[in-house]
Amino acid sequence: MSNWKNSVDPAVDYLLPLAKKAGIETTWDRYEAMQPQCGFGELGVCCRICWKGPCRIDPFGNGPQRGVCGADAHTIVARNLIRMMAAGAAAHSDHGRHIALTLLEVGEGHAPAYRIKDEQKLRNIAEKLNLAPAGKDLRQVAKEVALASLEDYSRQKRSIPCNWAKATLTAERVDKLIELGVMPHNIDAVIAEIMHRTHVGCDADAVNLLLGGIKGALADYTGMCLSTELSDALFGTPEPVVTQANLGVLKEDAVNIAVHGHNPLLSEIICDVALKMNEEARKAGAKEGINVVGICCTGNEVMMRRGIPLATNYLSQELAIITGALDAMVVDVQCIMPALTSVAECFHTEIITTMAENKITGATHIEFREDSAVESAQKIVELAIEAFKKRDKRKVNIPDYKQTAIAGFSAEAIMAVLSKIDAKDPLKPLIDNIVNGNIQGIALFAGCNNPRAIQDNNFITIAKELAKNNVLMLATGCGAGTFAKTGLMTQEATEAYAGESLKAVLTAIGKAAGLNGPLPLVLHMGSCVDNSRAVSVAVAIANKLGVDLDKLPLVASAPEFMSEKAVAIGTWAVALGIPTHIGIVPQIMGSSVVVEFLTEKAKDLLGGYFIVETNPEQAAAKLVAAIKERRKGLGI
Ligand code: CUV
Ligand code: SF4
Repeated sequence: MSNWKNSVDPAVDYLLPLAKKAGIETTWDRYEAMQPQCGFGELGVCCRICWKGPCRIDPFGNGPQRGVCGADAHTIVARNLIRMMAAGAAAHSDHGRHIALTLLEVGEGHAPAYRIKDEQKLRNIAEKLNLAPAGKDLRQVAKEVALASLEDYSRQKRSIPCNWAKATLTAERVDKLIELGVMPHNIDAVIAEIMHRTHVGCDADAVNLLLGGIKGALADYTGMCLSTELSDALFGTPEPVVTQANLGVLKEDAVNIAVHGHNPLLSEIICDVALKMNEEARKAGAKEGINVVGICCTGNEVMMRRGIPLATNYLSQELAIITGALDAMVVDVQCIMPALTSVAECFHTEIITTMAENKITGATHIEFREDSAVESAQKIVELAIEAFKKRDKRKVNIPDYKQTAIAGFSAEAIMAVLSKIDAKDPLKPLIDNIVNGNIQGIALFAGCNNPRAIQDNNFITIAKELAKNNVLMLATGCGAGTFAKTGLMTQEATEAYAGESLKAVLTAIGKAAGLNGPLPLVLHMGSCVDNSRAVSVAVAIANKLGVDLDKLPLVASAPEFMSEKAVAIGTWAVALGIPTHIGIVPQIMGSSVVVEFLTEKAKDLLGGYFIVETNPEQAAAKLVAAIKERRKGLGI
């Protein structure tokens, strides 16, 4: 790609030419080879829902305006879009189910590899779900919490909302969602309903389809919320931890194991087991023992809870192998490029799949089961040590780039930091500073990378601009990966980029919390499912102010998104009342009805709406404007 910069990540810049020289193809090569991409698909007007098709609508109005069944562009675009939301919801909530089932096993005394690491959190969750935990034994509480969570996958009564959605949002929002008929009662049923209503010959009203999609997106919220909270109970609630990020965290003298994917059930055990197998690694010649690093959201999970360094985020996952120093990449679910096994063919790296429903041809499969988690993890680490012995030293090119990153800002951690200033009323200092304008608003960065944008560039450009405008920033997912890799999750970044009043507030809070300086410029809230942490902070603020979420000076941005999960997240953010920016043109532009609904009508209905803007400077300006509008609405 001659005229196009692929990434602003220096480690990527360093490794891509080496890949090219060695004839190894990466996602950027494949993206280039894919040009021009199909215009019908880009507009969302291609339908493959039945085999009378594929049908495509002519966007210029000269050719067909309806599919063989008569579906028009609006129906086709809306159907395609809400199927993406259903898939996103399925992914997050299947992950959540997995965690809930494990918690149930723990409650029932099975699953010896797991235990409740954060008892207080479990009890707080039980309180929240109205399970009256006082005086009950811990295992009983675990069981009841797991069953109440699993109820959100099995309840048949449509009039009863999901426990988790109801317990974690403002009362006003819950009422509004119920009134609009978009409150989920059962995650699985809502996903099935979307598949049903988009089957050939069903729902053919674009707005009705979108409302069905919004319900699916709120099912996604429900699944990710329970996923986050139950993971905290099992593995600990994150607290601020200093670590490092970018490919320079790989070590020449260690057995390097990357954990990649999403679900902490396996990666947590691998981290435990690796600690015990350092001696074996040293015996194999790795002076520094075992070095576990993270990629994508699994990376965020173990970074938050254990300070495990983050190797890289989504788009550059192949490059971890191209360093020649990665001995094993262990993957579970989601965002794992099928290309990994082809790249690994040029190296000694073992690609290890672990989930029965997620195999990759060419990978080694070591099945992970909760009841034998430790054994699987041992096998995986042994395989990595074996691979290390075969590492070709001449092929090792670890880029000398890594940055310090402070991670681990769970909602609880944020409250703990704030309570150092006002123990009785921890939110008060934050709210006071929002009201007096020292903090103009809050922005949540989420979502992936996408080769349609220069990797990490949108995130960084927008964040620096918002920082100047005194906006407090939170990040999750691969966005958090970007900020970690580029040093924006440090105290130095606050000094360098924060506007004067934001800097003063972050410094006052940081000093009170004993940090010897400001809080980092961007607060690392975790993986994609951890977006629910941002909601819980927002709900606490809204409840304190006595307003609903759509009144808060709160915005979200997924400037480089790509996955169906991100489509679901963006949609529930809108449904919760949050102006939500996306920096990649969504595949909906073929329907004026869908575009208008999501960018305008949603505002009247829900308070939130999508802002589509590919230019990062302009995106920042629009986010600041959205914050200002909200401040005006509050009279501050
Ligand atoms: Ni779940 S969904 S690329 S790893 S954020 Fe990263 Fe995050 Fe998108 Fe995937
Ligand atoms: Fe074509 Fe209708 Fe079948 Fe879609 S559902 S492929 S528009 S006939």
